Amino acid sequence: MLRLNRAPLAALFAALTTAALPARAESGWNLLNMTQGVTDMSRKIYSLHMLIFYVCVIIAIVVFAAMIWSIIFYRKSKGAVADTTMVHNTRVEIIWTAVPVAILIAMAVPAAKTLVEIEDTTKTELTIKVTGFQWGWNYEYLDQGVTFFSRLDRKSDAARELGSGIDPNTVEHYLLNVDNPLVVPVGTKVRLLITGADVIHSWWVPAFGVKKDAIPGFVNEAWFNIDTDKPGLYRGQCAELCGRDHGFMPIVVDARSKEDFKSWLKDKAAQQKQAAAPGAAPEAATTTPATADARF
Ligand SMILES: [Cu+2]
Repeated sequence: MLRLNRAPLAALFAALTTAALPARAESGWNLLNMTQGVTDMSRKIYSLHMLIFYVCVIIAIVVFAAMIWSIIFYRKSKGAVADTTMVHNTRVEIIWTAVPVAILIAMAVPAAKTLVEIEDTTKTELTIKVTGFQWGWNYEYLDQGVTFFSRLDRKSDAARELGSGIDPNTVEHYLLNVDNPLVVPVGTKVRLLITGADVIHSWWVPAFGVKKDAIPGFVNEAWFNIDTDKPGLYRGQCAELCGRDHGFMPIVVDARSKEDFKSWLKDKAAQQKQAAAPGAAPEAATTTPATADARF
């Protein structure tokens, strides 16, 4: 029996996908699979993935069974003679072309249906512009005038420095925490307008089934609607190799109840208005970071 040491893989998956969800922690072989996520869409993507996976498993079983059966029972030492009528046999060629085409079409139907749903950004209730930059994210609540930067948290940032002397194991959610998470309400269709300020980044949160490139000069759309009963912290990362600090621009989404979100947004808007008033001291959380000065 082939024995796999799954511990390192398991740790990686746990850190990326389940660290924020202790109540729904996956275990055993599930760690090797996609997670089901916390949105209707992410579960649909998961079901599609499983459906296609099982189709592939059945095809593999049929093909390998035919191959192994032929090798065992029709080998030369058993006196088997090649059937030359199979070569350039029109009927056989039509069958082994038509069958895979039919299978592909059958798989394309549910795949296309899911894709159309992923792209359906109608009836959204909240729009947030997401801008990737080297190296972090800027979030802008378009209708509320709230905007802030989200970057690697200071503890991780200090520990990652060469010769920092800080043991990364002592830093909670090392390289997976940010200073200002994206705050969103649950049970709400949230639309993201995703773009890039310098190079191509990608906004990826596995639990929402969302992964969309942030390309300078283009605005990509994505949406998610988190289950009402699943507020919490969800983590993600930049998923497009974007330069030196690509590994240091995590994403954290703080999903709150509608009431909590409303009061957070109100406070934040008031806070930013005050900070923008003449003579007000700049507020640390919303001040443009030095590295992004030129771009925003
Ligand atoms: Cu990036």
